[in-house]
Amino acid sequence: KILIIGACGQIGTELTLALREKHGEKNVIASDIREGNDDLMQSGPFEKLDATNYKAIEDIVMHYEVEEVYLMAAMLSATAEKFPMRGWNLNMDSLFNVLNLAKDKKIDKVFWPSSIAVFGPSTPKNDTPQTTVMEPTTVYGISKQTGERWCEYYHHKYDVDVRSIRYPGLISYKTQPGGGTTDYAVEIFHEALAKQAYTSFLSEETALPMMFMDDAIRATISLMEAPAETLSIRSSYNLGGISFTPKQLAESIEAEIPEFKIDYEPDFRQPIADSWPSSINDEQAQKDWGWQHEYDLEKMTKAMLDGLKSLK
Ligand code: VAH
Repeated sequence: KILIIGACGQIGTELTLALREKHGEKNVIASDIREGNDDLMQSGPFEKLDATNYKAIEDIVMHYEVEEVYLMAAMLSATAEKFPMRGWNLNMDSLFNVLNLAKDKKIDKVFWPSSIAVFGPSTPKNDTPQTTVMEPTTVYGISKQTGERWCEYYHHKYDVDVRSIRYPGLISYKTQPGGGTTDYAVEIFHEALAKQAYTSFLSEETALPMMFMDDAIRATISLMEAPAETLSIRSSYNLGGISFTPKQLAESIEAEIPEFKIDYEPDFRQPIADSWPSSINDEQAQKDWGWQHEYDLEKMTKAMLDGLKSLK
């Protein structure tokens, strides 16, 4: 049985639906602090759960005989800058809860998401390597960098089978992002269809690593299915995907919606984006578990616009 904690979030929702498709709806228990969308709530078991409550997680694990946990609950970069201690406590307490369940052999395998937010201003910006200088300047990035260190520690010290991916900005038409800095790349599609215009909160030249959600879900499942002995990284794998600026994304949308117009009003999220890399090297993921992304900017733009129209 699989438990998804944070199943109602941007990644969690699609991950839950994909895992239910693969393993059968009864075998994938969704949990979150709040209820999710109809697709999620009607397709299998759901439990209200506070990810910082160890006993509550343990009760669900014992009750359903859970073997694998995907811990997708977190406070993202922009929101965590507004509530630093709440962000730190949620991101770290939830991780220790799950790592300790695995250490005590109550579960067999853990997935935990990291982020390109672990990199900072002193990190090489282009084609950022798997192992490099990491001096994150956001609460979220600090919590993800620390979390990676603890994942590696629990693996080497207690033989915990925890696996992790440094997700780039993720773009989906089925779920809303939750308080991140890359959220502009999702909002822009909704507003391109609704108003043929969008005001970007990041400047036109801000290049960031991005990925279409279908690629991210496929990467997550591939990593979790890889034989343990093939994995050389137990902190977190770089995952590259694509890299584009708001200007390039707008041009890609204009190719589909000629009247679309963009303008720029950078806000408090600009310095967060400026501290992150522009593109990521994911050779290690390619080597260890055969990773290859499928969606380039043009294919993602078409998939997003067609997907949003199909939901109307
Ligand atoms: C955020 N979407 O913006 C998340 C992600 C790389 C960005 O971690 O905080």
